[in-house]
Amino acid sequence: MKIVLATSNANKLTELARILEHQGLKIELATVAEFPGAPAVAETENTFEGNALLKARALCSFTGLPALADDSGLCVNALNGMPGIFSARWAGATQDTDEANLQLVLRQLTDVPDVRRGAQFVCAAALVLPDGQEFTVRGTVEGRLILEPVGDYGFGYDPIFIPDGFAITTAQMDALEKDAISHRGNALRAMALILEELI
Ligand code: ITT
Repeated sequence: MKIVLATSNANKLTELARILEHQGLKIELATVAEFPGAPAVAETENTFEGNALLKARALCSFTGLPALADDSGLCVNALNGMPGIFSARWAGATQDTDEANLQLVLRQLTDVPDVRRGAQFVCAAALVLPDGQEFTVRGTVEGRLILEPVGDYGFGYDPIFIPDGFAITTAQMDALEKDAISHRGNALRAMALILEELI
């Protein structure tokens, strides 16, 4: 089975491919870059699953191949679950760098004490097949946010997120350590069970 990964985020693409390859499935992976003219998809739904489905449906219909999308983000308790689905553009569409987004969250939490700095990474993965079948799964990882970024691995909000049960951020973990506990790892391991059935 050949599956096209519906993301234009290079960091997410690396993790998706790495985690799927680690599952040992008999699948071949393709990327959006291999399909010039693939449509950019507006994320107009209000759930991770809804937006993941929009991205997977668009690429499945453009390529004629099964498409797998990831919609993910950081949900901060003290911000009522935000940035959530807005994680990639939290600092605004014109300054949507990982660094600007992370710094804005830190500023918003300036007066929030340690005991109320809980947060959760969420990943919804959607698989859409050319015959119209659709599947979604969700993976999460609970943790807390620290005061200053620490660590050079990963991307996005990793340098400020310490998962429960750990003393280091996900940006201090190597790839396999992060995949073993991450929201994306958890979602894709659930999706791998569905893929195995389909294959
Ligand atoms: P595509 O829609 O093309 O896949 P995107 O970057 O717009 O790319 P999302 O809408 O799913 O993707 O936004 C995901 C954002 O959530 C991402 O830019 C990070 O800021 C954050 N995020 C997701 N997974 C993360 C992780 O493993 N570590 C750190 N931050 C993460």
